Amino acid sequence: MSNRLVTEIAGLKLANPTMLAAGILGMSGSSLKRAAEAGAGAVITKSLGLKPRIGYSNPTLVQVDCGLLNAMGLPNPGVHHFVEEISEAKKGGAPVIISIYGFSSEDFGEAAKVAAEAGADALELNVSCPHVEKTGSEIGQSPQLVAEVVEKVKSIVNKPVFVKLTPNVTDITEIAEAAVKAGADTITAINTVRAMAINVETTRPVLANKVGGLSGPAIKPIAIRCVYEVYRKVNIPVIGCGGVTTWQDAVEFMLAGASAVQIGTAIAFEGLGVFKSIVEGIDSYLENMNFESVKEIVGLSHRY
Ligand code: RRO
Repeated sequence: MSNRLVTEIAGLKLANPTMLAAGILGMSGSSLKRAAEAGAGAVITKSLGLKPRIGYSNPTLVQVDCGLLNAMGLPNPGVHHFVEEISEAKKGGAPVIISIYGFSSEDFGEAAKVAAEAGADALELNVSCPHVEKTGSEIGQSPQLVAEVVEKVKSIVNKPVFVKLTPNVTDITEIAEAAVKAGADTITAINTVRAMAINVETTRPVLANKVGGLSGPAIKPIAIRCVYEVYRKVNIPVIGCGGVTTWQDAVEFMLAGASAVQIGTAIAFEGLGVFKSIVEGIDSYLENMNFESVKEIVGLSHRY
């Protein structure tokens, strides 16, 4: 692939501006490696905490119009048990970012330390899961709590820190600005949108947890708006996430201000081949539009 696609985010060199989003294929070193080999410019693990968690009972995932609705409940083996997987993931040749969560800033700090020692190239702080109590968006809806978590992690590790934000707030820029002030290196926008489905035959909520998070094309316009708003307010890179399925989606996010895009739900529908089609599509777009680097299109829509 051409040099046009090479980019750098918070000191991480990426062969292209796509990333495997947290939560999909991020449960083992071998699946992370496969995503990198399929063309992801970087890969992100499932969110890991200090202790293993089983997650919620089934049903945890359901297909809805234009997307997926999930309430997995943070199932993960715990960050300590993931250390060996990281060396396997790194064989894919792309930077490996470990997503971490915690129930306090101390939890985040400890998990970050283990993740950094395991060889993470960067950390993504999950302060945005929409349906697990006392973590995720319960932290990410408060500028003070977000600042506390980011400050704690930055005081412990010397790695780039991405902060993944929830759209389930009145003003996402207020949270983004708090994260930046506290030392965030990059903002990821967005995690899933709090949502629900009810089966009309059984009259029951479909998910065992009742409420979950919506991902996929259904949320793309929300994510584009969030990236656009955050880009205007912060002076660090923004990474877009939410419904990227085609190269046009990826370019749209970049025009809104994203330096890179994360891909998740599209992999569930189309397989890992989406990386190749998106990356090749961005490259042809740049060539046809006479751009020399993908960096030139970041935020271009803000001229209007
Ligand atoms: O595991 C989940 O249920 C989950 C997480 Br951690 C998250 O950040 N976002 C989401 O939609 N589901």
